Amino acid sequence: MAEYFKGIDKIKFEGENSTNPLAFKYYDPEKMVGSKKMKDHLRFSMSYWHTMTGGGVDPFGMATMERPYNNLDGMELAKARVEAAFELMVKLGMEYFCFHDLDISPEGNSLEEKEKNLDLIVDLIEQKMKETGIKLLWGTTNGFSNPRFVHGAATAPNADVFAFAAAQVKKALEITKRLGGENYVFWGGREGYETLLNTDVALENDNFARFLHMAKDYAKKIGFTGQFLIEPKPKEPTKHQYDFDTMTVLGFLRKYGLENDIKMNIEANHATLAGHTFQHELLMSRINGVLGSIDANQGDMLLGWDTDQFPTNIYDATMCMYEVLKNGGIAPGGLNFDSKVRRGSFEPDDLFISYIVGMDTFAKGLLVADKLYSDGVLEDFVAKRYDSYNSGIGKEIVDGTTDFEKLAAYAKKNYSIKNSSGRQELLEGIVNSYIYKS
Ligand code: XLS
Ligand code: NI
Ligand code: NI
Repeated sequence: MAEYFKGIDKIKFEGENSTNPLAFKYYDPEKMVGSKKMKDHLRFSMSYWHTMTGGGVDPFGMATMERPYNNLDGMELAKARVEAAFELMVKLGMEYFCFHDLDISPEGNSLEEKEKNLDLIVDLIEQKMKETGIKLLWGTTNGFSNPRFVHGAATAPNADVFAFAAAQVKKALEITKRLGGENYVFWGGREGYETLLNTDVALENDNFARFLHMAKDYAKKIGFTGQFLIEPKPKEPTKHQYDFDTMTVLGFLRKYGLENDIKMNIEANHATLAGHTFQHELLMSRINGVLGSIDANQGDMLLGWDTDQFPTNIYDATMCMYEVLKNGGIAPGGLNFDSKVRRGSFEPDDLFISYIVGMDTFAKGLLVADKLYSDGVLEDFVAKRYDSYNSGIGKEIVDGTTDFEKLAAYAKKNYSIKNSSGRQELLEGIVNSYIYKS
């Protein structure tokens, strides 16, 4: 079998003093962190779309990526990409991957042809999964690239589009089940609007919920037991995406009785587009019991769009892993690198270097977070800050044994109030010192 990434061997852990760009400095998969192996905390996954099919196009320029399969097309290209994808994952020691239906095979000229192409490539993927032990973290569909989805898929104004989207998701669910996928993701794609002047928002939202209910029913029918995820995003490609952020999605799910069936796939760059930090979105999901999986990338704070960069920010990675630890882990979800190399980083080894840097960033983040969490510095500070709710009037508030009249009488007797400093800078300094020394 052809080797696609020649000259790159299996990436090894060499430790933090290594200067080899093709070695891990922090990601030591078998190392125990607390009670679990590092790899089982992180559950790293490759994104098929950015990694295997992304060409580096931008609105001003065409593809730049030099790839060893660029000379192929059609089904030959699709097959070569599968081989190359598994070679890359094996070399990186990456145990999971994620894909959209359209990433893996050509669409063809009919739904029948599309499904036939998919089946052929899925045969190959299944064989590769058996050979390597690599697993499918999640499957999804592309309901946004083809012009038929110009006005959306499940929220399209045209019922024929809704039906087509349903056919796609039906097939993608079957494939995800066949490959033992642990999750199935709904990212909105073009589920949103450009202008309210032409949009029936109420019908579009009702239809979106109808679509999700049908997906859930079909999953049950075929025995797919994986976790369903929605990936919030506030904008892009539409001006307003309905799945704005965690709390918006939760409100939607609760309205339509889907809150026990669907969790969140939180993406770092989508959180920042919504005006939140990555940690905010993870925390909102965690405290509501819906933290399902993570798209581990990062945006550029100076740009207003989804740049999907490989994560290098140690502070964000640390606070992400802090939330994951507080959540008791991320399984059956994982950390999917929904990240693409920059357009200028077009050589094949840039792919490896980028994954290594991303994996190292999260491995180091895990080590810092584990220390920070087990030492309990932040936890102790926060517990003390809210101590007034553990006794007296505070406990009565929490227990629901007081009311406005009793509280007003209490307040009159306790007119002079003493507050304590929030000590933000102290705490930021503590987090920094854990990053420096862990
Ligand atoms: C796009 C999304 C997409 C999903 C999968 O912004 O992040 O890549 O993860 O459809
Ligand atoms: Ni994104
Ligand atoms: Ni994503």
